[in-house]
Amino acid sequence: MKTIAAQPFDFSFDPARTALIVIDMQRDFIEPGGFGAALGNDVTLLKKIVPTVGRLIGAFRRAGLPVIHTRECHKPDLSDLPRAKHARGKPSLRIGDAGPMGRILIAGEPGADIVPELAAAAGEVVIDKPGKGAFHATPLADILAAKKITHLVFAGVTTEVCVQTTMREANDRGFDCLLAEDATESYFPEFKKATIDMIRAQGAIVGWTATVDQISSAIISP
Ligand code: TIU
Repeated sequence: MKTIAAQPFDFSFDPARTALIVIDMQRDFIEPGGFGAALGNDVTLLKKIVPTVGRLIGAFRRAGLPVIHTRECHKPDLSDLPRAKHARGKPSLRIGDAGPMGRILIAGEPGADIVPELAAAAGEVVIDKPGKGAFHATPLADILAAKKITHLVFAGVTTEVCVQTTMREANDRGFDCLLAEDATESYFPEFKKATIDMIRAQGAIVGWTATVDQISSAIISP
C-alpha cells in the first residue's frame, strides 16, 4: 500500500488496483467554437490545466498504471441523445448542430476528440459516454472490474458536472475516489471550489482531493 498526502486525510491505495480517469478533455469543452463556448462559457480557464493534466497522465504512464480517457459525445443519428438533454439550456449551437469543429459533441467529429496534447496512448481505454457520468450507458464498470481496480484518481472537466457526477457514481459503486485538484477545472471558479469542498466534507463523503505533485510523488516513489 502507498499513501498520498490528501484532504481530508491520507489516501491509502494499492498501486496495482489504481487507475486514472481523465474526464472529457475534449476540444468541444476546451477550444473556442465548441459545446462549452456555445453554452456561453469562457473556455480559456479550462485550457490552462492541459499541461497539469498532462503531468498527471505522464506520472501514471511512468508508473505503469492504467490511464482511462472519457469523451462526452453522441452517435451521429442522435439515438443516444435524450430529448431532455438536447433541449436543455439556450446554447447558440445545440448537440448535433454543425460548428467550426464539426457537429457539436458527435462521435468522430474533430470537436469531440481529446485535445492533441492529451491524446490517448496506444492501448489506453477511451470511453465514449452519452451522459455526464462515465458509468451511465458505458462499459466502464466492467472494464474496471476486469482490471480489479478499487481506487480511482480523477482529472478533467468540468469539475462540478462530468467529473463530480462520475466521482459520485464511482463512490456509490464502492470505489475509493481521489480528485486531482489542479488537474480539474470549471467554467465557474466558485463551483470548482464548492465541489472540492463538498467532496471531502463529512470525512470524505464522496472522496479525497490532492494536488498533482502529491499524487505523482506517491505513485512514482519506489
Ligand atoms: N457544461 C459543463 O460544464 N460540462 C458539460 O457539459 N460536460 C462536462 O462536464 N464534460
